[in-house]
Amino acid sequence: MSGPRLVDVHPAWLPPEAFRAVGSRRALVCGAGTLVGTVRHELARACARYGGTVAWQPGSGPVDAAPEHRTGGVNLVLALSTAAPLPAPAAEVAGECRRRYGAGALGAEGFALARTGDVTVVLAEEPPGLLHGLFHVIRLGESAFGAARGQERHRPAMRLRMLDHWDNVDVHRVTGQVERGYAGGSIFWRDGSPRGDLARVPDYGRLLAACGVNAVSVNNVNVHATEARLLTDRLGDVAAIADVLRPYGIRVHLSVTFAAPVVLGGLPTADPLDTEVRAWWAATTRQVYDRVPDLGGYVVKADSEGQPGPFTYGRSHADGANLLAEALEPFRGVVHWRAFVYDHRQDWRDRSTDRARAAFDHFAPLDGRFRANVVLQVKHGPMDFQAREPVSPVLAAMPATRLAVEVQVTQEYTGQQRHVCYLAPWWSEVLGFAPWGDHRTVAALAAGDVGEGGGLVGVSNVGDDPFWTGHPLAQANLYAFGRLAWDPGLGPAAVLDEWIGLTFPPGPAGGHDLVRRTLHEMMDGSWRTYERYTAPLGVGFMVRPGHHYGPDVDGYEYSPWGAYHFADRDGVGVDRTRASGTGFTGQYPQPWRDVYESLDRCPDDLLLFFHHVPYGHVLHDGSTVIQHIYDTHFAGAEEVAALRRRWDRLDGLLDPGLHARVRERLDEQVRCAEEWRDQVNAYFFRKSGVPDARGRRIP
Ligand code: GCW
Repeated sequence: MSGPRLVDVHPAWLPPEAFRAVGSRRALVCGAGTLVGTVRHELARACARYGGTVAWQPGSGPVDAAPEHRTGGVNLVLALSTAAPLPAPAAEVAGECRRRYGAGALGAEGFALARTGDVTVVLAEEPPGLLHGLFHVIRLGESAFGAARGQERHRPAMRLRMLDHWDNVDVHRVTGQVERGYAGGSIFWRDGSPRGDLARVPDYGRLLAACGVNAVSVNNVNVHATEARLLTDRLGDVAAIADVLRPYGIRVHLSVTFAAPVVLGGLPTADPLDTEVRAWWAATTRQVYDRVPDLGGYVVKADSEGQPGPFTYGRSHADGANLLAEALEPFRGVVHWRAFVYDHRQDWRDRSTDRARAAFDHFAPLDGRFRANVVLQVKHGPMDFQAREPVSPVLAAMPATRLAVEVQVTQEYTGQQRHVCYLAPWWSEVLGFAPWGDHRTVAALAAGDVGEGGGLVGVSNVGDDPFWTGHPLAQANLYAFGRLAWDPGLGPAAVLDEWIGLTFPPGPAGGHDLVRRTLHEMMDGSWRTYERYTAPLGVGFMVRPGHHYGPDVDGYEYSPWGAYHFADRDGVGVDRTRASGTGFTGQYPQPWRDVYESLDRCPDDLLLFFHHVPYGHVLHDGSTVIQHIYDTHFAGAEEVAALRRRWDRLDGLLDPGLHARVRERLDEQVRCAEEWRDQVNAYFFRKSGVPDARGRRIP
């Protein structure tokens, strides 16, 4: 099932040792189908290594088992509830499950887990649930086989947990093979073609399944000429990836260009209301599903940063999205329509246009006009994946639309996988945000507890690097994305702990506690550290234009991209109030529209996002804005130096290649954090003329 393994590829959170507990048991698998086959295969591989056994009962008829299985002695049962006859411990769990929750209570991907006597049982109604159950047991390790445990029910909060690859098929002259990719080439494409071998893709699918992801889009949302053809004459390339990911329950999605009827179909227009255009999409989509019957659907970036869209024809984004939704509907496909629409050719002199307002202004009036299989994919913040932004007001403005929240796992604006920046605390904050100040959180919106729910989407941080993510510690972000999409209530430190336990199992060198403690010390607070030494108080950007790495305070200040901080000799920040600014605060419901509007009540960490204030403005902690800038930038750079020192403690305890890779990245992080500190501090000292109260050297 798994293709030939590349020996030099790091196993991420699935090293062989992670399978020790299941691999040394006597397991029985009940049920049939591709994903059940994957469960058996995973167990067989683990048992071959650790001395356990696996028996299989396809559903009805005799058990294909070694004699010790027939006579009992099984200590792990993974069963589909439809398998008959169910072995006694599984039948017991099924009975209790029905009594407690009624039929169908586990759903397509959920499972029940219990330990009765000395048997651990995973019960699922459908094969994906069984696979998720297996990986849960692997996460638990020995503790899955310890004391009796009452029945637990596990179901994903979000139905759709998708990673978007911004991978180009052709190497793009500006963005390269992977747009905003910091982990080498693409695992799917190389130099205009599919990679000759898809050897790593099954391993990738396996890693994703083991953290809960169930969908992947395989090409960049910026769809260029070659990529456009994945929809038609190069569809076979997509089918090949789908075939490899299917055994791990991962569905493939495809990014398409809105101009496809023109650029591929030779039609004179892509007008969404044109009957020939509609017929073209219907026919093309039928062919797509003939080839890939379980395709998840399309992803579309339209009228955004130069991509074509319905505005060309004077049509709305509802018209545009519904066109594709109509074509996908017979196949139960979904169109992910991105809400990232703004004017990227703004005149910086024009103070009335506010990029933060754009998504709401375009989309909120369209609420209720999208077909049921449209998911509006909304970036978590109103700007663009900054290290600090408020939550996008679009998420609270469209109760009659299915909304997906998009986060950026690839670290475009958070250190580009050269800096340690564990993002789960940031995503947890976003998911836990309550737009109406009550129990309804962003996570509930994405999950469909409020409204229909479109799920969680992350921009992938994976490439063909031996460590998958360039920086080995950035694997934790990928893992955490999947886990939080499955259960947004999980604590970021607990997720990190899981990841550490799986990825760095106790080894011959010992020191496991030190490894665990050190990684927590380095990573738990690393996002806040990053925030401290980069753009202050939510103002955002201040990065080098184009590649977005490292500091350039005025880099975007006089540019057309709408990302300004308006620093002058008196103060800094963007006035987005209704009283005197762009009125963006008015896009929020209560209580936030008033909290953000108020200089007193606005949270400090978003102060400069919402207000233009003098350098002497006093924050809630009593410090002034200018002193806060100096203090946080000195502190942030010092924290990075401490990270670097901590890592040295682990020398000799970890794989030397991994240790060296992280050390090299930390050296760069130290350099870059000092650069940020010095540029930001010098810039604001020169603008304001206010000296550091603590007399530190500012260049
Ligand atoms: O943050 C910006 C990136 C672009 C990206 C765009 C988007 C794929 O700089 O590289 O394009 O967002 O989300 O569409």
